[in-house]
Amino acid sequence: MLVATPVKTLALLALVSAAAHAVVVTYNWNITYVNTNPDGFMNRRVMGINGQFPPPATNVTLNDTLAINVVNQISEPTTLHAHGANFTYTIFIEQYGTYWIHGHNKGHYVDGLRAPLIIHNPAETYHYDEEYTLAFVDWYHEDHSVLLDDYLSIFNPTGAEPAPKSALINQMPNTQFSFVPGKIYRLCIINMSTLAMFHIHIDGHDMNIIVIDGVDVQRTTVKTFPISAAQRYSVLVTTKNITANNFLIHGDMDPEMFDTVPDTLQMNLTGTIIYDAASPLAPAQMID
Ligand SMILES: *[C@@H]1O[C@H](CO)[C@@H](O)[C@H](O)[C@H]1NC(C)=O
Ligand SMILES: *[C@@H]1O[C@H](CO)[C@@H](O)[C@H](O)[C@H]1NC(C)=O
Ligand SMILES: *[C@@H]1O[C@H](CO)[C@@H](O)[C@H](O)[C@H]1NC(C)=O
Ligand SMILES: *[C@@H]1O[C@H](CO)[C@@H](O)[C@H](O)[C@H]1NC(C)=O
Ligand SMILES: *[C@@H]1O[C@H](CO)[C@@H](O)[C@H](O)[C@H]1NC(C)=O
Ligand SMILES: *[C@@H]1O[C@H](CO)[C@@H](O)[C@H](O)[C@H]1NC(C)=O
Ligand SMILES: CC(=O)N[C@H]1CO[C@H](CO)[C@@H](O)[C@@H]1O
Repeated sequence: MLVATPVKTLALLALVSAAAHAVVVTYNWNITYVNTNPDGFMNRRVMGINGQFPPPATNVTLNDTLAINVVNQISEPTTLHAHGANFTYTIFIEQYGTYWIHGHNKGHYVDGLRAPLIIHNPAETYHYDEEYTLAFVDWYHEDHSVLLDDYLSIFNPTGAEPAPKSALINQMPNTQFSFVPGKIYRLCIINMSTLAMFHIHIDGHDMNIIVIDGVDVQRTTVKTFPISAAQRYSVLVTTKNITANNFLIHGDMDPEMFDTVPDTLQMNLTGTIIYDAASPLAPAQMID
């Protein structure tokens, strides 16, 4: 499998000489069509990177320079490059936190061209042992051009936005995350949706919010929080000391965001936290 592996080189620019550890992190991204069926309901053409879907997350550190060499291999322009040609995006990383990169031409990000960008702070305030990125997305079965035609059609006089067909974590089916007992995990939670707002909670575990939209906040313990399209939260989760159960992580889509909720739409998305593959799943909890 072709994986977008970053290449790190020491920055020789005089202006970053003060930051001795700054590196240039280079990714080579061919933007490509990929056929996939992440929600298990429909195979469709999506936009991926280097023939891979979902597009890989990028993970850099404050004061690095992120260089992305983009080659457009799809059949129309996309704004990760300029006017149909190839383009190198050079981004000097001046802020830390959880972000995302997405196609910005038409509905390219609706077709899957969206990926987390995680920027680490070397002087991190909080101690944690491991980190996961959870990108919640709504998922459509039609190409963005079809959705746009439906949305702008005279047969849609109220301007109702197309409702998604399902929802996914990290644009993949049945997402699982391993938890080791007695550890602290940082979960970088992103809503990379087109429309949906999610209510997040984890059965049997509190979440400690520490960063919202790239800004450190006073540590706040919650059972659930809402996250709208484009928002990002970092939360710390302390794991249990026993492996007797596995647990669901929930992203309940908010019905208020949809003009009508289709009967076939499963509103409550789940992923699984695995302590021990042999352990039973704890009963799902509802948050009101
Ligand atoms: C990042 O760069 C700024 C500006 O050059 C500098 O003040 C700061 O100390 C650097 N931070 C790290 C963690 O290297
Ligand atoms: C991008 O596509 C070109 C042309 O097909 C190929 O030679 C190259 O290996 C691809 N790059 C990556 C990173 O997959
Ligand atoms: C990102 O990079 C850091 C440091 O290199 C690593 O500890 C962490 O696991 C990586 N996170 C992801 C989500 O790849
Ligand atoms: C874009 O990059 C590819 C692969 O490196 C190259 O074959 C092609 O000529 C480039 N196109 C333009 C317009 O520069
Ligand atoms: C796990 O055990 C340690 C040491 O016995 C204790 O300090 C900690 O509070 C326990 N954590 C949980 C989540 O029960
Ligand atoms: C989905 O979750 C909401 C709470 O967020 C709850 O009110 C509703 O009953 C759940 N629906 C199903 C089918 O479980
Ligand atoms: C519905 C909504 O707010 N969508 C936004 C999601 O985030 C992207 C990237 O910031 C915006 O372009 C969308 O407008």
